[in-house]
Amino acid sequence: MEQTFLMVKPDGVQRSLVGEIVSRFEKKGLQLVGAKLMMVSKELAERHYAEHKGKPFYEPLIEFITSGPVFAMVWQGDQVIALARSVIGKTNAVEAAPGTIRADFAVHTNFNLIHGSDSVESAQREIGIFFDPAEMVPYEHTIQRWI
Ligand code: RTP
Ligand code: MG
Repeated sequence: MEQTFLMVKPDGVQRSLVGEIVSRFEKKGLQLVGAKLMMVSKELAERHYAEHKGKPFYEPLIEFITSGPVFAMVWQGDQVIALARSVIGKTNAVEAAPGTIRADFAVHTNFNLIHGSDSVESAQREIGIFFDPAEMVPYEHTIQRWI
């Protein structure tokens, strides 16, 4: 069973899209095991986006992600990392397939509403820097036997 780190970015919180976004993952059949509204410190943002350091969009990205509250989440399920990325859609809203979160609600790459881990390694790393194990709630998700 995989886990992934998803985060509604400050634009999604400000646009009141948290419920809409959470709902899409719930309806897909994924299991929510942790969630919190929080501010991202500069230090945490730099750790989270370390792979992008030096790229032209890095500084504005750090400024953006620290500019207001985010809704951080851990989701669980078979192949949850790839499934969540497919629900999210491509980074650039112009290329995102209709029906994905980014195609349906985002206009610009810099304000693309949500982050999703891109591999097992990043998921474990990101969950580790954003969540204390005690903040995650293991429970039997009875819907799993139907999906
Ligand atoms: P994320 O990490 O936020 O889930 O997004 P992603 O995997 O789809 O995209 P990634 O390549 O990891 O880039 C991280 C975030 O940086 C911004 N970005 N801007 N202007 C640009 O060319 C550009 N490229 C990336 C986006 O906000 C992207 O989500
Ligand atoms: Mg990424």
